[in-house]
Amino acid sequence: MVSRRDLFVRSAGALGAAVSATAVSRVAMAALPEPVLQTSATTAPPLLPPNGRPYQPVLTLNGWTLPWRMNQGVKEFHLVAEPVLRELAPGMKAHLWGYNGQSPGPTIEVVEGDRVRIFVTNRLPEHTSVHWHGQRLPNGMDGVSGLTQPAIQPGKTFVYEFEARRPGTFMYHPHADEMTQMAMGMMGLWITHPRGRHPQIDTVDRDFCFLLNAFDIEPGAATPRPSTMLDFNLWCWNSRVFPGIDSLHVRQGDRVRIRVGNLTMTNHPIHLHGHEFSVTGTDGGPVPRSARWPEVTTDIAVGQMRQIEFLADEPGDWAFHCHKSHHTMNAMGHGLPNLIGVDHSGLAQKIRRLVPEYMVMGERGMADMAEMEMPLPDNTLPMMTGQGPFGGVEMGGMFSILKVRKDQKPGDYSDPGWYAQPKGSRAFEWSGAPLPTPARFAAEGGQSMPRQQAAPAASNGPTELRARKPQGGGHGGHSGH
Ligand SMILES: [Cu+2]
Repeated sequence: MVSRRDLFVRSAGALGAAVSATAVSRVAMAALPEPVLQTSATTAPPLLPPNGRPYQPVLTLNGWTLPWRMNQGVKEFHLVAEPVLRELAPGMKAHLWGYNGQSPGPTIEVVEGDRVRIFVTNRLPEHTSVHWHGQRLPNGMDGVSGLTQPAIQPGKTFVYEFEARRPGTFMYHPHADEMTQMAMGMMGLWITHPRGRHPQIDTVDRDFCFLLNAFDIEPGAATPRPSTMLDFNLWCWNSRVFPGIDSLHVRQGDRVRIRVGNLTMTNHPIHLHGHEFSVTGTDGGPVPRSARWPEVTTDIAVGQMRQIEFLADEPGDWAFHCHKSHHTMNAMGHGLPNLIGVDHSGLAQKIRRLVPEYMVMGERGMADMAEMEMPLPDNTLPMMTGQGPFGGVEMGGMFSILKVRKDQKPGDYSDPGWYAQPKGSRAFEWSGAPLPTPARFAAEGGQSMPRQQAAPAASNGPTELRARKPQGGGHGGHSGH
């Protein structure tokens, strides 16, 4: 994390004379809270509040919390909207737009009742604004350019002021040229912690948060296509894709809260293995206890936030992912021809005479894509990847791991490594050795009623459909049907 006064000097280089001509003078800038910059995509440790009302901070997955300064009882933050370079996963960087050096922008954490002032400096090549999604605030602070305020022109700084009136998980994003600016990665999380004890909000041991976002970046390119409506090819948590998403490390017995906001263009059923959770809050606030029910998957619609909580009582490495299987793969898996069941024998050699590096994949499924080291264009990621303790995980996109460990120290978020499964507790290959005989069902086949006539003896063999090839020459092509 870098704190810098020379931010605005550098901005002149990035955006040219137009910005510096309109920029606030350096003397006036000195009166603003110092803009803090984050240059890496590593998960920063929770920011313990150095002043103001106490709270238990969140951990932003592959992100960080924005420091503030207290100014006569007001919490002052400084957001800088600017072009950023974000590593989506090792091996791929993207030219995005974001805040303070990263996409998503830093998480803003305040306490219910805090008076908040946010300076927003625009270092983008076009105007912007910031909408504080889900907040109760004066209309003129809602950040809808044209409707509640004039847009923030390049080089200008605007001030937003309001009181954080209700606790919960919120988001921020532009309300100006949204299609482009959100497709480019402009968004961030806002957490308002309860002031003291709240009847509907439990204290937890670990509190994680991240945003769901998506990009359409052609393999080999680095800038997202903003006009894409639905067909994105990089499905991200906090502008990271698996295996670039950090895992979540907790101590066995911890109460865990995870806050997930969706700023993509589609819904994401977020699924946790090994535990059941309840949805304890939405962007509308805490869910009354009487209205909660257990789930293992919660669907998060566009523009929604879901806050889930559970007791992490099962030790292990538990998959945690979006249940849309196309959202757990990366860009190279997009728009593949369907080759399942196609017999390639002979064909590959013929093609290889023309294209020596030609490879055939997909006729047995797509797992080959993960196994083979297929040459990729620069700056893209394999469709499915990740090496676990037992082989390829064959994942990408919105996938991570919840690691529950008995010996994880309270407050320690470091990676404990792979789980050592107790002997005899792992699925295993059947060796033919006798196993306990399972009790058989009285009616075989598991149908709703027994058949009136027994199935014929196996002498006929299984039924098989065969497509007959057309006979050579003439119009005999239909004879096979
Ligand atoms: Cu999804």
